Amino acid sequence: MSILKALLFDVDGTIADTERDGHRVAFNQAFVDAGLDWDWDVALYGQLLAVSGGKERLRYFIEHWKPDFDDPEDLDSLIRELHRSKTRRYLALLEQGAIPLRPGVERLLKEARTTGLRLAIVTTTTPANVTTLLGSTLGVDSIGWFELIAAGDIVPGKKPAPDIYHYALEQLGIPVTECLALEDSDNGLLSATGAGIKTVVTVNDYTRQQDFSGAAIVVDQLGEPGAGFEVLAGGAGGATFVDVAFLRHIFSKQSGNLMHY
Ligand code: XBP
Ligand code: MG
Repeated sequence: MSILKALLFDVDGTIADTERDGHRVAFNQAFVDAGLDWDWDVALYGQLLAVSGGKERLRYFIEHWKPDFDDPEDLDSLIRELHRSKTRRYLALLEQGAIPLRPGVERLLKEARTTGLRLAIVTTTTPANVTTLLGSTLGVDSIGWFELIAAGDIVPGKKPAPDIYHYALEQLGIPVTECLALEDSDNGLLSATGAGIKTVVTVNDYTRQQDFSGAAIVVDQLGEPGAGFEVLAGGAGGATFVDVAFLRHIFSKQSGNLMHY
């Protein structure tokens, strides 16, 4: 019987709702800084989120929304420079405390640590975005809570490719059968399940309508005691919020040998 030993946390949309009020705002600030009259409103950004990775998203936007954009500089360096500027702006937003953690994240992380579960971050975003988010919400010591922060351009394929989860499993030296992933999007779910990892999905406003076939369970948030989650797919076995016992229940259910919850 496999035992749950590690939780692999996605960042954007899972640990914090960073896209609409964080990354999107920072992109728009970077466009102004660069003298570009581009503006990503909430709806357009929702479409652009089909592509993981800020640099990849910029290229996708230019190719599909700005086909006549013929900046004389080479496009690669423009995208790199815009992304560097966006990252500076995003980090400033985080340091101002503009992006809080989602409900239940702090409680679950603390409980997971006390119960000896190993913790890792598995994200597409730039590494500095992760450490600054953790530092500005949980304090810099929280960065050490995670045995691994797998982030950014360290693997060839970004989500939905499974590369970053394969990398994390290898670095942690843990079999896929002892992990559970927490994700928010279809790209994230495909990436984790593509690596064979059971996955719990907590949706957000941008991802609620996506296809989460293959998820172990889909809820609208982790929830808190007295302020529980809404189950969108799967069985919660009477639980009202996500805690370690609930994750063990979902994990064992998925492993085919149900433990009584
Ligand atoms: C979501 C992403 C990221 C961010 C932007 O990451 O696709 O690219 O939108 O961050 P996650 P960068 O896997 O955590 O959901 O601009 O740093 O790429
Ligand atoms: Mg995400």
